[in-house]
Amino acid sequence: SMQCLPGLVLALSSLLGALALLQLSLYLRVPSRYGKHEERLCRARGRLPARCAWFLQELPSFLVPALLLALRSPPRLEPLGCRLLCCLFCWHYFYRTFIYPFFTRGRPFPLQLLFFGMLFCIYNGFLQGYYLIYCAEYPNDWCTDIRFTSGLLLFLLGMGINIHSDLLLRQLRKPGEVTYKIPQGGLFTYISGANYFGEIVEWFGFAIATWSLPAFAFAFFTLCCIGPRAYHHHRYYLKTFTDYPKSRKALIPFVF
Ligand code: NDX
Repeated sequence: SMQCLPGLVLALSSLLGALALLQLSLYLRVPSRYGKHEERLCRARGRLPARCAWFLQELPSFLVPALLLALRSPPRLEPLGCRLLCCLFCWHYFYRTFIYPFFTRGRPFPLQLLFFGMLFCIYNGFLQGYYLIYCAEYPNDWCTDIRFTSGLLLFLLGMGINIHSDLLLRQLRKPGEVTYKIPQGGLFTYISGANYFGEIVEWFGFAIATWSLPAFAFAFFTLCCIGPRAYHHHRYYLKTFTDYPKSRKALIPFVF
């Protein structure tokens, strides 16, 4: 049966960090080509309805750790921290897989990116799940440790902001519409990338709560993946809407 291989965790986490840097170098100047940044040039590529695409893409991030958790024999009952943290991860991806796609009004998603997105979700789902279920060691009172409690708080706060902002974006369109409008309300009052800000806070919270290399690597990946995207969204809005609120920042309220 499976056991913890610390070398594997180190290798997979380092590769995730390297992928994050690759993303940063690829997407700092030009945005990844989906949603509002997909240009007419790319129209010939195959695409899948947003609903199917997001469901398929995010499913492995829920399924892989959930299966690892369910199938481990003997089941890992101690300490509570490991199971709780694994459940937090699955909880986010339950939302992203089974709830978010069914309400999205997004444009069809490019197949090629869907393929890489799925690979990424398998990879990361395995790394986070495997680490928490086979490797992580926490003292029995981890649930009252300041790292766990403050990290959990940040995770919940970030998730709340992310879900609320996803909802505000969705409400900008009637069903079947694919036009872009100026997002209003919630944290969109201060930043263009409110949903991304929430997601970044969420995964840094998760990293602090788990206090682990794989989770910090994933938080860093998230920052490098959607941080630049928030900046490109911001530029797109400034270019498209002459009445775009002047005081609004890209990703960090009042700062950047
Ligand atoms: N999926 C994470 N890299 C990604 C998909 C793309 O969950 O090859 C990473 C994720 C993947 C990426 C994933 C991994 C890296 C990939 C990349 C593609 C290339 C890249 C594979 C897996 C790659 C290397 C080289 C390393 C291999 O029509 P529309 O779709 O634009 O409509 C939008 C709508 N909307 C508006 N409607 C009206 N008016 C407006 N002004 C509007 N603005 C937006 O709202 C959408 O329906 C919806 C949201 O749009 P948007 O653009 O704000 O968010 P989106 O980027 O689609 O993300 C949706 C949610 C969001 O909450 C975000 O936080 C979360 O997913 N997310 C997204 C990406 C990654 C991620 C989280 C993470 O890293 N944790």
